[in-house]
Amino acid sequence: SGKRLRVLVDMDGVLADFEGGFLKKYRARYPDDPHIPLEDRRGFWVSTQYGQLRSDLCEKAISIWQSKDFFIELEPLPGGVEALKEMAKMDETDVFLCTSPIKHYEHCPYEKYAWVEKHLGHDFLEQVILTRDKTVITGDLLIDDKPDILGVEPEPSWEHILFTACHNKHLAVSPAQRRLLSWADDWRAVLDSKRQ
Ligand code: DGP
Repeated sequence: SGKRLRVLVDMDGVLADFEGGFLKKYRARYPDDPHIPLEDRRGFWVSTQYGQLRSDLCEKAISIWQSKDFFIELEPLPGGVEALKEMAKMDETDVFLCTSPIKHYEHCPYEKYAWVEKHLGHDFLEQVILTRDKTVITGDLLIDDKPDILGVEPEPSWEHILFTACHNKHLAVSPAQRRLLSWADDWRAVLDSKRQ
């Protein structure tokens, strides 16, 4: 038995259904404007693809996640909450939620904590890390749906496990890059592969 394993888990697109929640509220608020079905999503930034569809749709997209109750009302992605609870109970394992709040800070940071309390419980608030730069956070694994996780640290300590999402599933990732297809995939084996 070696040292404890530290796992960093992203929220949006990994635990919380940001894409589904966005599309539902966008269509409700802008019923007369075109939308991008989830199967046609490409690229991490939702506003970029909407802006390419029609230039005025960029700011309309942004208005959705800047609105009160957007983040708290996101549905959990299948199996994520259960996986996190199980992971947190594992021997020799420390789990942290590592999430980047949007810079429009009126609602997002508060609602991210509220989401964790609602779905994972009050004690899990101890594990929350809000950061715009995940490269400065040390860990063995970072499970995240963003393909390129960059920041001031050129050599982050973690191995990035790309969590499959509608916007990244068509991406050809480098052979070195490992994926988790969903929470039904073998996340326990990924953790075990990092234990010494
Ligand atoms: P994270 O998943 O921790 O890397 O956080 C990224 C956040 O950015 C998450 O809340 C989703 C959100 N996001 C998605 N698309 C866009 C976009 O086009 N612009 C901005 N500002 N945020 C976006």
